[in-house]
Amino acid sequence: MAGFKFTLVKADEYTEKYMEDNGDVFPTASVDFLFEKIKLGAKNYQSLQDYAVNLMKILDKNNDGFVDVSEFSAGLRTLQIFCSPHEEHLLLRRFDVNGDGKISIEEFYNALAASM
Ligand SMILES: [Ca+2]
Ligand SMILES: [Ca+2]
Repeated sequence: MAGFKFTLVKADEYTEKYMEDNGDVFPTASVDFLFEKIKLGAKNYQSLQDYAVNLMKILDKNNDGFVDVSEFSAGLRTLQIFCSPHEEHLLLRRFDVNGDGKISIEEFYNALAASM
């Protein structure tokens, strides 16, 4: 069982490395992949709303109700999601529906809910 788990982790790392190395070739695919990783975290919560609230708690360091670019970038690493600045930017834009460069809790929730 332990061996099986190890294999999966290795494969995942390989996929991430591949996506990273080929980010310019497959930007959309790699952002989809990162988005899926964020979505996976919702499994540990009772509802998507709970998850969105928790994401904000983790990411919104200065408690202004928005996650800006630097908070997002630092927060992804906290969530063990590693990506290039280019991918971070694409990922942020995916959540940032109104284009103000920051993510609100509604934007988090709506983006996650829309993809379910
Ligand atoms: Ca903030
Ligand atoms: Ca926004």
